[in-house]
Amino acid sequence: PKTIYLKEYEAPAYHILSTELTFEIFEEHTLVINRMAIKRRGDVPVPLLLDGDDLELLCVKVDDVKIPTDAYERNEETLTLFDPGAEATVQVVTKIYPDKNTALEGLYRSGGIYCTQCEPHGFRRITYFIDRPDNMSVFTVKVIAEQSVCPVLLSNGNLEEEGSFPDGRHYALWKDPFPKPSYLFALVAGDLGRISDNFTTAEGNEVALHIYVDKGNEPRADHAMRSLKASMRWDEETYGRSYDLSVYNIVAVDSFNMGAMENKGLNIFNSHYVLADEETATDADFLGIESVIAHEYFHNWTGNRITCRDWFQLTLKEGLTVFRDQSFSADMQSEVVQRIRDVDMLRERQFPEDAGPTAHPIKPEQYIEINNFYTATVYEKGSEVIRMLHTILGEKAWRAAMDLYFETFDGQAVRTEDFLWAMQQHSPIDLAQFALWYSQERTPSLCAEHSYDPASGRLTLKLEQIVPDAVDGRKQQPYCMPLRLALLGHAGEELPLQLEGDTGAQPLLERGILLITRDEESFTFGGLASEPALSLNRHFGAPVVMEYPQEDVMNLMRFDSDGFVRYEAAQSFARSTLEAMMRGEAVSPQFLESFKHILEDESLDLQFKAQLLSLPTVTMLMQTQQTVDVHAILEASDALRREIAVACEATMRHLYALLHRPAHMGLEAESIGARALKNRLLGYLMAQQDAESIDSAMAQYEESHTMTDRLAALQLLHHGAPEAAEAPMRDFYERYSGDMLVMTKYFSVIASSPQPDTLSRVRAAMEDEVFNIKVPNLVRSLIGSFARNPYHFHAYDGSGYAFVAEQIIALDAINPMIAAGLSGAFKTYNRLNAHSRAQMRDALEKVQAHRGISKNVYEIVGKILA
Ligand code: B3K
Ligand code: ZN
Repeated sequence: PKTIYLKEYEAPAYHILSTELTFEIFEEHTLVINRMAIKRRGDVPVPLLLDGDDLELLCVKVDDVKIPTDAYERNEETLTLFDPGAEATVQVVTKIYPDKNTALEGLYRSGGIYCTQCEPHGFRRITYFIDRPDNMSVFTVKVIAEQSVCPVLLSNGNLEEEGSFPDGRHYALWKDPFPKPSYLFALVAGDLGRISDNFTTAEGNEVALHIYVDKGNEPRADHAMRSLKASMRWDEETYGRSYDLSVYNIVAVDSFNMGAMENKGLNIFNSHYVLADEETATDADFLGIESVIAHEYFHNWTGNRITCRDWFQLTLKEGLTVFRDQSFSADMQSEVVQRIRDVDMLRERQFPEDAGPTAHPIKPEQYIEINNFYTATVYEKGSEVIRMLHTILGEKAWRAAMDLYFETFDGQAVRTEDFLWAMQQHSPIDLAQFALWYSQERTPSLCAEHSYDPASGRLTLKLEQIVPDAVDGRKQQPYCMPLRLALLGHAGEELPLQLEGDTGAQPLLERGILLITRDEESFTFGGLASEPALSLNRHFGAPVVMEYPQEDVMNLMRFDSDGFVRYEAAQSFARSTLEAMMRGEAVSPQFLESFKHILEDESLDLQFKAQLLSLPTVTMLMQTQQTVDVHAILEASDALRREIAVACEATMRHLYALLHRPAHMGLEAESIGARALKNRLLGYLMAQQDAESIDSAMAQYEESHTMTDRLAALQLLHHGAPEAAEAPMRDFYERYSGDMLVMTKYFSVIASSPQPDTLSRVRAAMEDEVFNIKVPNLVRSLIGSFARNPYHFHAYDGSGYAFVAEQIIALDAINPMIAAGLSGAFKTYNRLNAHSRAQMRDALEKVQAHRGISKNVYEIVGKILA
């Protein structure tokens, strides 16, 4: 497979000004008639290169005349017309087979519904085209199909015309007035139900809103609709950006490779991110819907109106849009709770990626398969980089810079440099060094040390920035980053920051922010009557690993006015406690005491309290180990959970009973918080595996009215008391086996269990009639959850690795994107002990040696084994 480089970018020789597509949908195949008005950029005749993948070509015409076969050439990936002229109409007709398309890219069928996924290279599986984002074209789309099979016919933009033919077929004609790249093209045809609403924009334009779902599921789309309207309002209020077409359609399908897709005016969603009611969806599902609906909506400006010049610029739209959806969720929910969730996710998924063999900058410079770069780095770290810019500029200048970005680049396909140019116009600092965040990889650490001199009332803070080498061994430069901090007095009050001496320009100090630019920095603060506590990296303002002395953690955990730092202190105290336990030490009584202190604090928001009472995950703990010892981590974590339960049992039972009330229904923060905390407590209590806790879990399973409570009880029972869990597991299956989305939860419960028979249960579940390897949600819930199950993926006998490798091979023949996603489970390879490494290598070599392996899997496995 060939590597593509950013530095080799060249603008296309032709531009497709407008595109007229006709889709004739038949039961066995679909005909695509594609008329393109092309225009050459230069004066000299050059060939026109059109991308195509897996297409049957029926006809090529130039200006309505069939051209001889020696006027063009075709290979696996392209159709080349040697000299179509400076301006012409090129028509190609292709035949495609949506029912056979299991890769779910291009036009495919999901549960009878025809739908498309074109980003990044799906369009070329529909027709020949200049399938790259710098080719923006105006699309007109006619869809023709059997009325009884496909009463609903949708594409981008506005509906211009509909009509029917005497033979039972009908058509719809859609026109999208906004020029767009082919990756934003979409088509849907099928028999769907829908809910509708409307929205009046700030300018007074009426927008019809429709959400299409499988018939019968209409009532489950209400939350998605509410979220859509809230997003539309929020983008007007926060960024002054309104919607620009008269209709906004969302379609939910069951088979989808990722969460959703922002096609202009016609978003296509994984049904997981649309359908929800209390009976079948958890609180996390509801929040996920709110944020993904918002994310796709926000793309209309950051992604669609202003798009990417090439795929190396992906973070231009993704990092920025994630930042926008995170800000939206923070405004809808609680800011600190949301921040903790976002940081947890970054550290759980992006930090390991950045530390492993597939690490890459948020703006990669090369790829074999671009689909492998829709990563936590491009998205989540990309969002952190945007957040730092937001911090550096401050709210007002940020908005001015965003306005400038929108005004300057609307309707264009641009680069991250263009975005940074707009930021620079309103930035208080030169952003040249900051731009390194776009080109360097791996997570830097910031080590803090401080000393206090009581005689002079001064505190000196020394910071060392450690920037790891790149994957290929290249040295990397120190970053420019904002570090938000506070000095706290005895009661937790924030003391004034009086910086002394020559510490370089500190233009952000007024806002409590230090600008770090060198690998070593020293700051002296004066005017301190007594030794303050240091509260560092408040809000988690820079994506770094912060290392600081442990002496203040107990205080910070109790009274820091920055909620994130409180959480961080609690996590850090738990981590050092667990590390001590792994060295054979007993649980620190101070830790238990601090834990109790939080448990008993009645002033805390319940969701925040549930977060403060959580322990670091296995993935988090693995990050600080030199050579990973998963089993030691698991043993220590289980032991700490039991010790906490023993030490806090009475309080926990009391609080659990208070929170386990039917009054706590509904989706207000209070109820979500009550459920989160209650289930956190039940988790600790169940660690004892005693009859009383098992009874509570059984009762909760039976009495619950929400999926959140029912699923939490089921999981704790199945993982901790499998015999007692048998009846509820059967009950759950019987209730929900007809509901694919709920069954994904059932499969994850099975696949994430620590119980010894987990692998055989997973194999058995794969044989269940509900399981279907062609549906990505099911694969992720069963095989994906197993690959993330530290107990069994890393089984000593190597059976976990072998199983996952076997599934990668099987899946690769069906859906390479999903297979490549699963290969990511092996990223820890380099950091395991020799025994596990040898077993992983065996498994991965089998994958690598498999004939016909996709370039998706080839690229990932190759990097891991390199
Ligand atoms: N832009 C799409 C992701 C496309 C992934 C292609 N493998 C969804 C999103 O980020 O909003
Ligand atoms: Zn996105």
